[in-house]
Amino acid sequence: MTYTDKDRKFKRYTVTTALPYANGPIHIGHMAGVYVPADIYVRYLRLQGEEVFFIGGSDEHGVPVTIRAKKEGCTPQDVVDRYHTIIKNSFEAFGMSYDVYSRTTSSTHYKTASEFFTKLYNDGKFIEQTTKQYYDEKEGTFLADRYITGSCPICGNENAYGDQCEKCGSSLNATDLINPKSALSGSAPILKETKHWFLPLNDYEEFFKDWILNNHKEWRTNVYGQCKSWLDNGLQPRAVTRDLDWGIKVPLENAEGKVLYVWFDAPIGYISNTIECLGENWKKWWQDKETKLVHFIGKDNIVFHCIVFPAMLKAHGDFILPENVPANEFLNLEGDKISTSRNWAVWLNEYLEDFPQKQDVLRYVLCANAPETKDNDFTWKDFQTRNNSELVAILGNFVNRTIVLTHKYFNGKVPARYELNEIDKQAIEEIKTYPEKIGTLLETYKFRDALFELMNLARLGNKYLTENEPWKTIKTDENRTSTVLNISLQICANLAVLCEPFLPFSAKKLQKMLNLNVHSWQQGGNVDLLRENSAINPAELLFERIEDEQIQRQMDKLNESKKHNTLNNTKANPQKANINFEDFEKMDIRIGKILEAEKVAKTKKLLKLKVDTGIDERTIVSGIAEWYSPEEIVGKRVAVLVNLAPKQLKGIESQGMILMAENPLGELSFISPEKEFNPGSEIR
Ligand code: B3M
Ligand code: ZN
Repeated sequence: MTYTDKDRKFKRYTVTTALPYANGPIHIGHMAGVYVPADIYVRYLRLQGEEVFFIGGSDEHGVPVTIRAKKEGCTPQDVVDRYHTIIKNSFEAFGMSYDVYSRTTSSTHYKTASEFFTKLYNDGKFIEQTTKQYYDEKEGTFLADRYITGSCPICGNENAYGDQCEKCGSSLNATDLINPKSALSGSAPILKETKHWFLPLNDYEEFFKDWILNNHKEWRTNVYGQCKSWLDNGLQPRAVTRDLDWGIKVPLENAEGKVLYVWFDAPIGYISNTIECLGENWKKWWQDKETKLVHFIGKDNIVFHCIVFPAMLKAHGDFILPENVPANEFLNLEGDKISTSRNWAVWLNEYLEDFPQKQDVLRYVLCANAPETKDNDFTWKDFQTRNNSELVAILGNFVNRTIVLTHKYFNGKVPARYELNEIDKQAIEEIKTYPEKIGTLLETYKFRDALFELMNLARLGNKYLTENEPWKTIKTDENRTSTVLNISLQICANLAVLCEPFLPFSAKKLQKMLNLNVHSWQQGGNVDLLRENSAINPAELLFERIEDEQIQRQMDKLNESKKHNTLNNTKANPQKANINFEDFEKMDIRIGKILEAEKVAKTKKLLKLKVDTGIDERTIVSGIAEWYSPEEIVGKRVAVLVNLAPKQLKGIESQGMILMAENPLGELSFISPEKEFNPGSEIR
C-alpha cells in the first residue's frame, strides 16, 4: 500500500525551509517554490492545534557569497550582513511565521556544525582522500568549481562554469572543461594535490533504496524520481570539506586553509537555529521518533535533502530523518527563467514598494500558480486577473455584500435564522465539508488544490447570496432575508478561519470585521460561529482592483531589464570577408547637412530628406522615422554614401544613403563628425 502523510501519526512537527544564500534579496521564485507553501502548511498545523517548530535562516557560507563580495569589492561578512537583514525583513513583511530565523554565521552554528563534524570524524564515518584539484598559482589558492570557467565539452559554450554549463544545463566537473581559466586571475590553473574528507554515500545505498524507494512512495513524483535516478546510478563518496577561506574551519589539526563544504554546514543550520532559540529543549524536535520532520525546498536542492543530509544524520546516529520533502519545480517569469544576474525577477522588497499592503495578493497568486508538479509561469497579466476576477470579484465581493446588507437591514447585528428550506440545508451541509477537504489537501502538500477549494467556498457564498436575493425578500419576508444573511455571514466566518493559512493579513481583517476570534481549524464547518444578535463592524475592502497602468509599469520595468541585457550581452556580428583598398575606394562617403525633413506619407519608417552634400542639394529617403522626428534632425551633419545608384522608394527617387549605426535592439543612430566639418568633406 502507499501511505499518505496522514496515515502516520506524530506528536509534533519540525518544519524547515531552505536557507537562502545571503548574497541577494528574495524573489517570487523563492517564495512560490519554498516559502509560501511552507508557511501555509505551518499555519494550518498550528490551527489544528499541532505542536510545530518552524525554522528558517540565511545560508551565509559558500562560493555564491564570496563571488558577490568580490564583485562588490567588500568582504563576505559585509555581504551576508546586508542581505541577511534584507531577506529577514522581506520574510517578516510577507507574514512568514517562523519560530526562528537565524544565520549560519552565528556562534551557535559554528559550535554545532564543528561538533557534528568531529563526532562523525571520531566515529570513523569519513574517508580521507587526496585528489587533484585546480589551483591558481598567481593567487596562491585552490579554486572552487564556480571560480573556473572554460568551454563546455558538450555544447561548446565558452563561458561554462566548473560545476555547470548554463547554456546546455549539463552538470560538469571542473576537469571536464576545455581550456579552463581561473576567474580570479584569468590564468590557466594547474592541478595540485589536496586532502579532503569524504562521506562515503555508497555505504548507505542499500539503506536509501529501502527507506526512499520502498517506504516513501508517497513522496512527490518529481522528488521520488530524482532520488531514484541518483540511486540507480549508484552513490559515490562526497567531499564534505573544501579549500577556501570563507566558512567554518575544519576542526582538525593539519587542516589549515580548509573549511566545511557549505552543503555540509548549511543543513546543520536547521539544528543550530533550533538550539539557538530553544537551548536545552531543542532535542525533542530533532531526536524524538514521534516528531515529524518536513523539509520545504526547491528542486535544485533535492539530492541534498533526500540523500546527503539524511546520510549525515544517519551517520551521526541520534537524529530522525525527514518524513517528507515536498520540493517544488521552478517558477518562470513572463516565459523566461528567473535570473538574478540578468535582473529578470520580481524582488519582494520592490514588490512591496509598488504594491504596499498587498502581501496577500502575491501569496495568493504564487500559491494558485505554484510549480508543484511542473515548472510554471508568473505573468503580470495573470497576477492582475487573479486579483481582479478572483480575490476582488469572488472573495472580496461576497464578504462585502454580506456585511453591507447586514448593516443596511439589521443594524450590523447578526440576524436570526428562521425556518430553513432545502437550499439552505444543502448550503449548510456543503459548508461542513470544507475544513476536511482543504485540510486533507494541505496535509498531502497539494497547496494549489487546497486554495482552489477555499475559493470554492467563497463561490458557494456568492451563489447562495445571488440566488436567494435577500435584497428582494426584505420587502415581503423579512425573516427570509434574516435567514439568508445569517447563513451568508456564517460562510464569511468560515472563510475567516479557513483562509488564515493562505491569506493571513486578509484573515485578520475579516476576523476583525466579524468580531471573530479564530484559534482553531475546528471552528471551520460550524454554522453557528457568529452568534445571533452579536455585532459586526462596518465593511472594509479586503481587496481592491489592480488597474492596467500598474501592470504596465511592471512590464516596463521588465522590458528595461531585457533591453539592458540585450545591449550588454549581445556579441558583435562576426567580421565580413576582407576587401582590398580599391573596393573601399569605390565608395564616395561625404559629410552631408540635412536641410529639410518630412515624413513619407503612408509609411511608418521613412523620412524624405533634403541634404546638402557639398556637391549638390539632393533628395534622400531614409528609414529612420522610428528613431528621429523630422523637426529634431534639420541642421544635423551626417555621413552620406553619395554614389549609391539612385533608387525609387514609394515613388520618390532617393539619391544616396545616410549611414547609420545600429545597436542590438535595432535602434539607429546617425554617425556625425566630431568637429563641425563642411558638407562635402570626404570620409575615408
Ligand atoms: N542555500 C541553496 C539555495 O539557496 C542553499 C540551500 C541551503 S538549505 C540547507 O538554493
Ligand atoms: Zn554546455
